[in-house]
Amino acid sequence: MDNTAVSAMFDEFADWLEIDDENPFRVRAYRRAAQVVRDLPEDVAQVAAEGRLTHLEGIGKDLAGKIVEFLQTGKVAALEELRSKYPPTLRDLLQVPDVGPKTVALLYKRLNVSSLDELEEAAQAGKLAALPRMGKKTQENILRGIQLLKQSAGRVPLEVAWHIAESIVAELKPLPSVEQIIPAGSLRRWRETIGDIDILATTTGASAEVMDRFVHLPGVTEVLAHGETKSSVIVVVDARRKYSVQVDLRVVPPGSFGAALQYFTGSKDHNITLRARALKQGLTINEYGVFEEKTGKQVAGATEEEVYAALGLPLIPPELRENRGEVEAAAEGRLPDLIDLAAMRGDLHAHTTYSDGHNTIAEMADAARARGYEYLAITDHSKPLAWGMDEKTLRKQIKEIRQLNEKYHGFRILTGCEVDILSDGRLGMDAAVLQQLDIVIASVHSNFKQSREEMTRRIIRAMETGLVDIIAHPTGRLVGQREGYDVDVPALIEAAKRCGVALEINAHPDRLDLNDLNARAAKNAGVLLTINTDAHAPSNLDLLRFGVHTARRAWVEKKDVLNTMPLDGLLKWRQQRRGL
Ligand code: DGT
Ligand code: CA
Ligand code: CA
Ligand code: ZN
Repeated sequence: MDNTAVSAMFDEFADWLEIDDENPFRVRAYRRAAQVVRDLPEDVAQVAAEGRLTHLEGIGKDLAGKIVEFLQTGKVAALEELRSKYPPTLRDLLQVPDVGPKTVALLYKRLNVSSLDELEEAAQAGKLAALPRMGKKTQENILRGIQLLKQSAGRVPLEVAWHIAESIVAELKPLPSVEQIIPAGSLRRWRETIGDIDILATTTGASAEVMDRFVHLPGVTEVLAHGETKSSVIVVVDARRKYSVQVDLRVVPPGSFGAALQYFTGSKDHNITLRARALKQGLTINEYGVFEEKTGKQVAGATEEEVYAALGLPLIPPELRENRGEVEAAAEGRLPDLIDLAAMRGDLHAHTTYSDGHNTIAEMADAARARGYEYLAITDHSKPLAWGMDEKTLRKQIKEIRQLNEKYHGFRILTGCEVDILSDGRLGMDAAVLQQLDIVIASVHSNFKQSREEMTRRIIRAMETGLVDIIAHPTGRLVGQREGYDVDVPALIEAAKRCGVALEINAHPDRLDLNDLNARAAKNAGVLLTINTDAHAPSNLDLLRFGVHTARRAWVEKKDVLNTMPLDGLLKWRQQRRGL
C-alpha cells in the first residue's frame, strides 16, 4: 500500500513540475523514482527503515528525503508548495488522452482553463484550434477524449478494484466471527471496469463485529450505511490517478449464501434468464434461495452448485454470466472447459533494458522461473522507435540470451523481438535477423490516425510477411483512456487464420487487448490466442491473471492458447507455421 502511495506522490510531483515548466531532467528523475518504487518487490517503508533507500536505482539523497518525509507525515512540503500555485482541478486535464503537462500549462496560461468542464467548453467554442501546436484535429480528439472519460466516469479499472477488494477481505477474514467472505458482482465476473464492489459474508452469531470493522477500515472516507445485514462505504485510493469507489458488504444467513452469491454476482441479464428458466420449472429464484412456487418450500440456497443444480444446470463459471448463451450451453452440456492460470507455461512478451524495460534479461528470467514457468520470451522493441533496438543490438541480445540459457535446466529464455509495424505494413527490422529468433511479435506504435482501410491493410501486410508469429495488442485500445485505432477486427481475425498467426490477449489491465468479445470471435474462427503480460519489470509478470480471466470471459480453453504448450510443442508450432 505504501509503495503505491509513494509512487503516486512522485508521479503527481512530476506532473506539477512539468506543468510548472521545470527542468526536464528533474521531471524525469521524479518519474523514474515513481516507477522504481511502483515496481519495488519489497515494502518501501521497510527499505526506508533500514536506511537502504539510496541503494535503489535513481534514488539519491534528495528523493530519499522526500520518501521519508512522506512516510512520516503523509505530506511533502515541496509538493504542497507546488500544488498551491495552481487550482487543484488543473491536474485532472492530464486524464484526457493527447493532453500532456505542456498542453495543460498552455491551456491554463492562454485560456485560463483549469478543469475538465472548462476544457470541454473551450473545445466546443473552438478556442483550442487557435492555440500554437494545436489545430482542429487535436481539438476534435480532445473532445472525443473527454466524452470517453465521461462514459467511464465513476467506474474504476479492474486491477484497482481487485486491489481494494483483496485488502478488505484480508482485513475481515481473520475476524473470529467471519466464516465465508468473497467479492461478488462485476469483480467476480472480471469485467474490465467496475462500478461498485459487492462483498458477501456469512458469520457465526452476530454481524456487529465485521460491520464495525468494515466501516472503520483504512481508506474509508465516507460511511453511507452501517447496518446489521448491509453496510456501504466509499473508499479512496491513489494509484496513478485518484479513484473513489463504493463498497457494499452484505452479511447473509449460511443457508442463503449460495443464492446470495449467485444473485449478487450477476450479471443482471444472466439472472433474468435464470429466473425465466426457473419459472418454467415451477420454481422461483431470488437472493435467499430457490423455492417451489406452489408450496414456498426452499429447495436450494447454501451453495451456488445446488442453486444451479436445482435448475437442472451445472455451475456456470462467473466470467461467463453475461447472458451470452451460457445458460443454453449449460443446459445442453456444452459449457467450455475454461483455461486457468495453472495452465500457463510461460510468457511470450516481455521487455528489458535493451528497450524500455527496467530490468536485465537475467532478472526477468529469474522472475519467470520463480513463477514456475518453462519459458519466457524476451521481446524488446525495434527501431524506428526511439527506444527500440537495431539489428546489431538484437544480435548482441541473442548472443547474451544463448549464454544465459547454458546455465538453466528445465527453463529457457526465448529470443524474440516486438518488431514495429511501419505505416505501410513493412517491419522495422531486417528479415535475416528476425528469422533467427524463437518468437517474433509485431505491433503498431505509431501513426494511430490512419484510416480504417489503411490500418487494416497495414497489420495484414505484416502478417503476410510470414515473419511474424504473434500480433500484440491488436487494436491498440487503452481501457477507459483511448479507443484504439480504427481497424477491421474481423478482417484481422480472418488474416490471422489464413497466415497461421496467433493473436494476443495483452494481460496488462490498461490494455486487455484483444477484449473478451474480440477474443471470442477469434477463438470461434479457429485462431490461436496467446496471453502475455508485456512486462516491463519482474512484478508485471503477476498481471497475467487479468489476461487469463479475460480469456475465460471469451470462452477460451487451454487448447486455444499458444503459451499453454510445453516448450517443445511451442517450438514445433513455430516451425510448422514458418514452413520449416
Ligand atoms: P457494476 O457494479 O456496475 O460494475 O456491475 P455489477 O454487475 O456488480 O452490478 P451491481 O453492483 O449493480 O449489482 C450486483 C449484482 O446484483 C448484479 O450483477 C446482479 C444483481 N442485481 C442488481 N440489480 C438487479 C436487478 O434488478 N435484477 C436482478 N435479477 N439482479 C440484480
Ligand atoms: Ca458491483
Ligand atoms: Ca452494488
Ligand atoms: Zn510490448
